[in-house]
Amino acid sequence: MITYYNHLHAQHQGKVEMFRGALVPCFEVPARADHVLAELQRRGLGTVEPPHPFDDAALETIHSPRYLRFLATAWDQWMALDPANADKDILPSVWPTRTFRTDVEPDNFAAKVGLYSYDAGSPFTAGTWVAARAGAHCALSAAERLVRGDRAAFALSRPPGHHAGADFFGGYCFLNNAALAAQHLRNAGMAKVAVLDIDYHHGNGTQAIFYDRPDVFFASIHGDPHTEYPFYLGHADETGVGAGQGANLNIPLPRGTGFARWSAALEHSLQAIQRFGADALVVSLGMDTFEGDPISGFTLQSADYLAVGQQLAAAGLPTVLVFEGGYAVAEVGVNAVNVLEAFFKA
Ligand code: Q9C
Ligand code: ZN
Repeated sequence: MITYYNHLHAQHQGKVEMFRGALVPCFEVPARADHVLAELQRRGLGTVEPPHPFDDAALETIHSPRYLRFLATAWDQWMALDPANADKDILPSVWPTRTFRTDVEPDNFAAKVGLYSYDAGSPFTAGTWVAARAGAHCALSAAERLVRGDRAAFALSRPPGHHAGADFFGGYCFLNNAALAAQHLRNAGMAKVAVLDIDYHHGNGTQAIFYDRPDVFFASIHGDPHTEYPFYLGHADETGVGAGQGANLNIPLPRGTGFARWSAALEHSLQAIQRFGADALVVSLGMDTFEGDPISGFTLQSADYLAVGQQLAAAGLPTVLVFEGGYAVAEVGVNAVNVLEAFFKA
């Protein structure tokens, strides 16, 4: 197995996120990816390479041109406001909710940040664009390996991606790496692709991107949005729209859910993906289902991730694995690599 490692990931290093009226240290830290890389190397699992280059048009297969222009220039706009901004993160504070217009891009920078985001938990920093773009290239590189006939490839990237929509960031995510990988497989001639999202949080960005599409099936197992982030999407009655009707499957589960029930949901999702007739699978591999995760509510144990890897492998599909969340920093390497190692020994 090849791992495409985002060698620029540490350039995205947020300081603080808004939580209950205070700015608290970010959970999504560079050490997360470092631990996964160290554990991969410790176990000697496959090879690790930097991503291949892609031009920005590759990102336009998923993201809107005006959103990409915003991401590419946001830091310069921020610095133009005040040189003292250099050591501050960009955090949105105003959003166009219902009844406001989103078709007119405002000139005011704070207003632009709000137009292209949906929460105050996702700081945009000096290196965010460079890191997110290289992360997207990891996902595209991994997808390209499948096109060339590999059984599987891993995109070890941060910032994560599954909360990012066609034209918004949020949930620590800026570019939707899994969606880019899925679309790359489609463009290379695979007729049907499935995205399976096993991060604790519903992959609202990925769902929204493919919601009306019959060619990309989206399945997600996640904390029930009645109580869990991202709250406003991820319910079981969201089954797709128009031509995409029937190609979206959400399995929300209550806080406290353990491996027995979670793994039955995984089996159910994989069966739905088989019935759909997918030619390839993209897994949004979030590790925040772990019992020790500081911001999540399921109770999976480290050893359970070996079984997850076996279940994923048993689907028998060419598979891109894309690293998403997982904030128990000390354990995230062991947990993620348990999935990968079991996948490859299956
Ligand atoms: N203070 C991913 O796992 N904030 N994103 C939750 C914590 C948002 C998680 C509140 C969590 C986003 C990729
Ligand atoms: Zn998550």
